[in-house]
Amino acid sequence: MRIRRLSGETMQSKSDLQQLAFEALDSFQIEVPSWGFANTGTRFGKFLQAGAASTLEEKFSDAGQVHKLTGVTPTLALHVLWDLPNGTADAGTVHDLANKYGVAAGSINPNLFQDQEFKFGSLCNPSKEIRERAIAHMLDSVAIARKLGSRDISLWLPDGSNYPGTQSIRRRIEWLEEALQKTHKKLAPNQRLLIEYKPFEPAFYHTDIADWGMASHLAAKAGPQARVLVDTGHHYATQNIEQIVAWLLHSGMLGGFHFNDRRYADDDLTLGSIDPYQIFRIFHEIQLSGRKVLSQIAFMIDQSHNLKGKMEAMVQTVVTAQELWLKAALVDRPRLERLQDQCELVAAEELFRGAFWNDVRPVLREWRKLRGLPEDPLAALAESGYVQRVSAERGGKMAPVTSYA
Ligand SMILES: [Mn+2]
Repeated sequence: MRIRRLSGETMQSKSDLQQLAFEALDSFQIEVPSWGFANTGTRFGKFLQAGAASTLEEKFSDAGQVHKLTGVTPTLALHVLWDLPNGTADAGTVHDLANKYGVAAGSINPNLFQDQEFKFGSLCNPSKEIRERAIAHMLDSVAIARKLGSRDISLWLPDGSNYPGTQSIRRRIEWLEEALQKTHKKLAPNQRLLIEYKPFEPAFYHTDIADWGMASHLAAKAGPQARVLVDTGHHYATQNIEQIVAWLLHSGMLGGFHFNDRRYADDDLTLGSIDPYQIFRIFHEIQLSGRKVLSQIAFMIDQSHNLKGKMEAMVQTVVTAQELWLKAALVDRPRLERLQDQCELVAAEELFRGAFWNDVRPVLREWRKLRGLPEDPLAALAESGYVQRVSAERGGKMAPVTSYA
């Protein structure tokens, strides 16, 4: 492997770099979402795929296949309403499917955005009765997670309002603080409550958790096991996400990520498809924090592809994430720090950019070979005939369409 260095610097030996690279790859895992395998659409229309998963078993099967090909997706995020309609009673089925397909249940995602009664809000609804039903759903989600041995309950709250003056922003903050405190009280000692934020959509005037500051405040109020979840698609177009990540790391509030890419809004595009350098910069901030912090950060994919093949898109996402993670791992951090201290701006930037431009794909292939994995997971997926097989099996059924933020 060749690492670009400015002249005059000592090159690290090839074997040192390879060891560094393999350690970085061994430390990286990412969770796939059950909804990423199901049919989804836009608010204008749905284009169904014959191979899309409609049952929980099909979602586990797809996730198992992605894990088999990549070796780094051992868990599947589950959505309470879609995947566990009977609540804790479904835990036995999930256990069986996890064993059958070699993928464990991952984060548990409450659903507060589909029920008709949540039209004017769930945890922030002006009706106490509706707020209590929303809280009950949160507590059910904690119970499900506990039964499945899942560490994280991952909340995305759709609440907000569309017009100025139509809701009390401050009373809703109080209701939200209360609801999250009640949820936090039910967490087992090893469980966490992850709080996601989003500046707009589905509400277009104000959303009740609009940014990382609000999410961070709510997490601190909820209790010591609450953290912030950063969805890379949930920011305004010019926001510096790696700076937000740096602040959350600094304050010990970073709980995890929903990775995807975007061009305009919350587009749910493939990670790194529009701005791979941004993901590299985020990964760099995380790697500056060391191994101990890494175990406390949940890497999850939150994408639903309605044009690309779902399996292909998921494998492509995982592979891209690995490539960018590895590039960030190969930043010579001690040297970068020296250059930063000396205000050697161009040299620092070139070192940073140089790591991004490394072609790490040959190292990844070597790592996969050593780990008994296919060297090219996307090619292996095509060769396996998996998509054709499940498309033929599932094509007759009209899978239900879901949407997710
Ligand atoms: Mn998300």
